Amino acid sequence: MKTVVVVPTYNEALNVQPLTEALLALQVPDHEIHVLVVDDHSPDGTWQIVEKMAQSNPHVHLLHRTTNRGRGLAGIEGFKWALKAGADRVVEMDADFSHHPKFVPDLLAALQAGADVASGSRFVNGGSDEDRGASRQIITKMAGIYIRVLLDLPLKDASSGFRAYKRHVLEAIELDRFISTGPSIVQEVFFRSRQKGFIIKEVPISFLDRKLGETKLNVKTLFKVLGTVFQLRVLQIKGELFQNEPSRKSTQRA
Ligand SMILES: Nc1nc2c(ncn2[C@@H]2O[C@H](COP(=O)(O)OP(=O)(O)OP(=O)(O)O)[C@@H](O)[C@H]2O)c(=O)[nH]1
Ligand SMILES: [Mg+2]
Repeated sequence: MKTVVVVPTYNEALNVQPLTEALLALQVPDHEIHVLVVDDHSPDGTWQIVEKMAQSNPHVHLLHRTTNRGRGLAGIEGFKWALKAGADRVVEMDADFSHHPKFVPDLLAALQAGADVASGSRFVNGGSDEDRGASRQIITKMAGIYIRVLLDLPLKDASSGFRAYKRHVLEAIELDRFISTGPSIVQEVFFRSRQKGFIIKEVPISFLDRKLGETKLNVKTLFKVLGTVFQLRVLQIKGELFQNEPSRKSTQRA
């Protein structure tokens, strides 16, 4: 099964090579792992590192974006690339080792066991988020409550962008209609997947704070995420989330 791991990057020169190598070293029976780095022309040279790796390894790919920088836009373009490349499974994760490659097999196993979307979760049994400062943990919790209530998502961790998808999910959620340009893509994919009635399963992960490189998250970005989540709800109420409204409303619990 062709499995493309989409890794959006901005200034991850210290992380991108070890992460890519760790992903390619995974042994997942019946899965052929490819890594696609979607870089927004990082000034620290992240994309040059990946370009070099791709020259000698056909399982490493670079999508080098030079306009409209954004975590969400990069994610959408990465998903489209993966679909075009014929991926059966698509994984999405951060580059900074907060999402450790060792959990990828668990996510893929959850798909094999019947889920359409498998999401790495800090807050289910066996998961953890103990490495980050108290203030970041509180922000995550508060944002999580807002997101879960507004979007009616029965998930314990609605902000984890560490996921695996079956191909048909990404084909169905209308990537061209996405409104997220930034990190809210994480919630938008969840929301659209649920509206389409797909089975979402949370899989425990231990979330680690980034050790190398700098964060891109700031207060402005956080408020933008909360605003986009609100907009998604409005679109749903107006029946404008999808071109044609979903044929089956979800009643499944994650
Ligand atoms: N392509 C692209 N990737 C981005 C952009 N902003 C962030 N990323 C990547 O998205 C992932 C998540 O960003 P982070 O900066 O780790 O955000 P965070 O996890 O909320 O915060 P920290 O872990 O504390 O830094 C990382 O792999 C980033 O390199 C962007 O504008 N474009
Ligand atoms: Mg991070």
